[in-house]
Amino acid sequence: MPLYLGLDSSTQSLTAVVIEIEHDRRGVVLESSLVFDEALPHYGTRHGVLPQAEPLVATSSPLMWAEALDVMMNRLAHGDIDIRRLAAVSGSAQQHGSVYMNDRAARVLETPDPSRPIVEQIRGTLSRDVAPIWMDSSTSVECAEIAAAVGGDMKLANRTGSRVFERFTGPQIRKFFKQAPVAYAATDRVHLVSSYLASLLAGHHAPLDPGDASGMNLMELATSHWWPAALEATAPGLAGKLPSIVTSWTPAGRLSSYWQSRYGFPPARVIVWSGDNPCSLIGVGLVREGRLAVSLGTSDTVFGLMQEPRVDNTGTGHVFGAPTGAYLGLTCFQNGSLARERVRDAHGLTWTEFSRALETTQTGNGGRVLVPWFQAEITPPVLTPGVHRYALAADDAPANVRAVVEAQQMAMALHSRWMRVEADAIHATGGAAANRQILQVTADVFGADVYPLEVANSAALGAALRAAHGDMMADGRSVGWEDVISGFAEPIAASRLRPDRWRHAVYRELMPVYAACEAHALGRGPEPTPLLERFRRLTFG
Ligand code: ADP
Ligand code: XUL
Repeated sequence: MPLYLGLDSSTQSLTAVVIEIEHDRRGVVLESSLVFDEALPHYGTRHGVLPQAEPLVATSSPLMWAEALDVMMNRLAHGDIDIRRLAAVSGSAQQHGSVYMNDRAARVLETPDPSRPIVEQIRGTLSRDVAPIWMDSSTSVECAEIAAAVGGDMKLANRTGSRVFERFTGPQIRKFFKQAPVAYAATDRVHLVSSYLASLLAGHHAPLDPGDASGMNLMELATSHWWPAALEATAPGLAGKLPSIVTSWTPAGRLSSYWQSRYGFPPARVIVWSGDNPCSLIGVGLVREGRLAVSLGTSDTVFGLMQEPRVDNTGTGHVFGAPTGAYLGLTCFQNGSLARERVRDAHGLTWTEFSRALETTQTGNGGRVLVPWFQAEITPPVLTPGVHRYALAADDAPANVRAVVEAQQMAMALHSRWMRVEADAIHATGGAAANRQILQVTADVFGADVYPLEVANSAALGAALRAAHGDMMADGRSVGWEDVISGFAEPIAASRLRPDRWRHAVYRELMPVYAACEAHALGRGPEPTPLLERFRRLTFG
C-alpha cells in the first residue's frame, strides 16, 4: 500500500505527516516535528527568527531550513515506516518568505554528493545569506512605490488578489534590489520557501503553485501567470529570475539521487509544494464553500474556500489560489500565539493556568478591553507595536488573559466579514487549537460550532493529501477532493464546541465597542470610554 509524505516548514518548526491511502484503508501512520530553536540551536534563532537590530526586519536562515529537511528525512528513513512504500511527497511552507540563489545552484541541486550533508553543498549557492519572512514589515517605502507604479492599491488588489503588503515577496524583492543591487544581479532564481525546499528534494529548480505565488503581489489571479506590470514595478529583470507557476497537483520531479543514495528513499514523486494556508485549507477539509477555518499558529489566520475571487475592498484581506483550483479568502494577524505567550509569560502562567483564567472570568470581561499589538500588526496595519488597555489593569492576570483571547477572536470575526461567508461551523487548527477554552471563545464570538481537527498540524496533513492527489492525477486517475480528504479531515462531532446564545449576544454588543477601541488605538477614533460604560450597563446591569 502506498505511503504519502507531507512536510510543513513553518515559522518555528518542521513537521512531517505520513499517510496511507488505499480504498477504505486510510489513516495517519506517522507525525513527527522538530522545533528549529531546539533542534538546530547553532543558527541562533528565537521562535524561528534570526536576532535583529531593526525592529521591523524579520529574517530566517535558508540553510537552517535545508538542514532541518535533512534531519527529518534521516529520521523518517530510520523510523518505523517502510520508506520503500513512499509513492509521493509534497510540502507546505510559511508563505511570502524568499530565498535568493545564484547560478551555481542549478548544478549543485542536480549533482549533490550523497556522502556530505546537503546544507554544506548549498552554502555557496545563495546570493543572499538570509531570507526575509512573513513577519517582516520593513518595506513600506517599496510598497508605496509598487502601488504607485501599477496604478494604485485597488488595481493591484483586483489583479493579484491583495493590495500591496509589507511582507509580500514583491516589496521584499524590491527592497533587496535597492539595497544590494550587486547581490540582486547575481541572483539567478528567487524562490519562495515552498519552491526552495521542493527544489532540494527534486534536484532541480522547482516551480511554484498558484496558492503560494499569489502571496507575492506579482501573479495575476485570473490567469495564474506573472503580471508584467507588477514585475516591472518591482525590480529589473525579475521575469528571468522567477520560477514558473504550475497547477497545484503537478509533479515537480522525483526524489533526487541524494535522498535515494544517502537514506534509501525510492524515486517517489515530488508534487509541487504550496503555502501553509493553502495546504491547511485541504488539511482541515474545506474543499467546499460555506465554512471557515481558524488557524491559531505563530500567526492567527481566518480563511475559507471561495469559488469566485471576491477581492476585499477594505484592503485587509487576501485572495490566494486554492490547491483545488478555486480560491482561498484569508485574513492574517501577526499577533497570534506569540501575543498569547506574552500575556501568559507576563503573569508567569502555564497553559493550564491560562485556560483556568478563561474559565473563571466572565464573557465580555466586564467591559475590560485589550488591543494586543505586542508586535507590528498586519490586520489592521500597525508598524509601531503598542498594547492598549481600556479599563484594564496591567497586573490583573485573569482579566488580561480573557482580554487577549477575546480581542483576537473579535478581530478575526470583524476582519473576515469581507469574505461574506456566513459560517455555521468553523474548523480549528494550529498549536493553540489544542486549547478548548480558547476555542469556546471562538464559538461564542462567531456564534458558530467549532471543530478542532484530529490532526493538529493541518498544513502537513494537507501537504500529504496533496501528495496523494497529485500522485493519483499523474497516474491518470481523476480523483475528486471529497474522496481525497474522506476519513482524514472530517470534523468529529464528539469534539465540537457549541456557541452559547447569551454569550454570543454579549459579543454582538461588544464587537462594535472593540472596533471603536481599535480605531482609537490607531489614532482614528474618539476615546471609547462612553461606549465601554454603555456596554457595561447593558450587559452587567
Ligand atoms: P507554526 O506552525 O506557526 O510554527 P503551531 O501551529 O505549531 O505554529 O503553533 C505553535 C504555538 O502553539 C506555540 O507558539 C504556542 O504558543 C501555541 N500553543 C501550544 N499549546 C498551546 C495551548 N495549550 N494553549 C495555547 N497555545 C498553545
Ligand atoms: C499568511 C501569512 C502567514 C504565514 C505564516 O498571509 O503571512 O500565515 O503563512 O504561517
